Amino acid sequence: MRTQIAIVGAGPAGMCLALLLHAHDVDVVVLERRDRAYVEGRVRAGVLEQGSVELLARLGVDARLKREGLVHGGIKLSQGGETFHVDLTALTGRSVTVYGQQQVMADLFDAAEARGLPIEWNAAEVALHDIEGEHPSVSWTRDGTAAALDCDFIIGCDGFHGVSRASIPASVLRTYERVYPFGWLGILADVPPADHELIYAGHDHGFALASMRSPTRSRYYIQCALDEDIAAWPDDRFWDELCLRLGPEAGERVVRGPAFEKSIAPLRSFVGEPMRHGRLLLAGDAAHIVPPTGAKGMNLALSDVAMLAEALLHRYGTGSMTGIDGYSARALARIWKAERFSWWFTALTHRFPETDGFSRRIQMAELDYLKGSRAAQAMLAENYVGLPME
Ligand code: RFL
Ligand code: PHB
Repeated sequence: MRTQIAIVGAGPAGMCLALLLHAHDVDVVVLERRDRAYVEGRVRAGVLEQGSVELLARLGVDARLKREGLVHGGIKLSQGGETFHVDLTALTGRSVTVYGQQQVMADLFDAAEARGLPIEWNAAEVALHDIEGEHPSVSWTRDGTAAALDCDFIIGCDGFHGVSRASIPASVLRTYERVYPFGWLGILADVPPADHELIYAGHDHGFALASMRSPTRSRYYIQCALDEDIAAWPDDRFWDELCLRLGPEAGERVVRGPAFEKSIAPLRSFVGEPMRHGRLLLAGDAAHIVPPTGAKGMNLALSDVAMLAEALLHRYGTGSMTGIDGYSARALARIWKAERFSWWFTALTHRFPETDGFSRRIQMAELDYLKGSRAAQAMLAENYVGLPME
C-alpha cells in the first residue's frame, strides 16, 4: 500500500490534520491502536479556544458545535471562598467555547466517514521505518496479520505514550519535564452547573474546578494525591469537599447527583524538541503535555496541526520544503508560551507539598492582585482565550 501522508493516532490532532489534508486532495491514511468507541469514549478536554472553533468551522465539522457549544465570555476565580470575575471578552475581544472532546471526536469521525477518509482501527504493533531517508514507511498488524504503508511523510499524532516520539534517536531528542506531585479527581454528573461560567478555585485544601458539558451536565475536579484511592471518594465525600473548596457562595449553588464517571488524572508539563526528525513530524500530546489547568492540551494539538497542514500543503503545492523545515521552531514558539501559562496557572491555584505559610500567602497576594489589576487580568485572559498563531 502507498499513500502520501501516514498519520499515527486518531485523536484530535490526527483527525483534524487528516481532514485538513484530505480537503486539499492529499492522500492520507490514519492508523489508530484502538477502535472508534474507545477514542470517542475518553472523557477529556472541555474548552475550545476561538481559534480552535474557527479551525473546526473551516473543516465544516461545526454544525453541532454551533448548536450545542456554550460560548463563555468570562471565567471566575475563587480564593478563600470569595469569587471574582475575569471578563475575557472585555479584555481580549474573544471568547472560549465549552464543548467536550468526546463531542469533537464524534464530529470528526462522522465527517471522516462521510468523506471516505481511510482510518485503520485496531492497528497493533505500529512501527516506523526509514524516517531519516526519502522513503519512510509504517508497519502494523491487525488480528495477527501484518500490513505496511509506504509514504512521503509520517505524522506522529499518537499522544504522550505513542511510538512516534520514541522513534527519534535519543541523541537528537531533548526533553523538558515537570511532574506535579498531585492529580485531579474528576467527575461527570447529570446535574445543572453551579454557575454559567467556569470557576477555578484555590483553597487551603487544594484546587477545585467547576466546569460543565451542557446546561444539564456538570464536570467537576478537585486536586488529590497521586496515590488517592477512588474508592475512598464516594459521591457524598466528593460533593462536600468540592463545595468547601469552591466557597460558600458557589458551593451553595452546586446541585448534587450521582457521578457516572470518576477518575484521576496525573498532571505533567513536558516538551520534546525538535518536533521533526527527517520525514517524521510530531503534533499534539506526542510532542508536549500541559497540566489541564489552562485548558490548553486539545487547543495546542489543533494549532500544531493547523501549522503542519500549511507546511505540508506548501510542500505539495510548490515542492518547497521551507514550511516543513520551519515547522518545529514555529510550533514550539507557541507551545512554550502555553506551557508557561499552564504552569503558572497551576502554581497559582494548587497546593504543593512544599507550600508553607510564606508561599501560600504569596499565592493569595497574587490572586488578590489579579482581582484588582486590569493589566494582570489581561495577561491571564489573552493566554486563556489563546495566543495568536504566528
Ligand atoms: P490523544 O488524544 O492522546 O490521541 C492520540 C491517539 O493516538 C493513539 N495511539 C496510537 N495509535 C497507533 N499506534 C500507537 N502506538 C498509538 N499510541 C497511541 C491513541 O489511542 C489516541 O487515540 O492526542 P492528541 O490528538 O494530541 O490530543 C491531545 C488531547 O487529547 C489532550 O491534550 C487533551 O485531552 C488535554 N486536556 C485538555 N485540553 C484542552 O484543550 N482543554 C481542556 O479543558 C483539557 N482538559 C485534558 C483535560 C486532558 C485530561 N486528561 C485526562 C489527560 C482534562 C483532562 C482530565
Ligand atoms: C473540563 O471541562 O474538562 C475542563 C475545563 C477547563 C480546564 C480543564 C478541564 O481547565
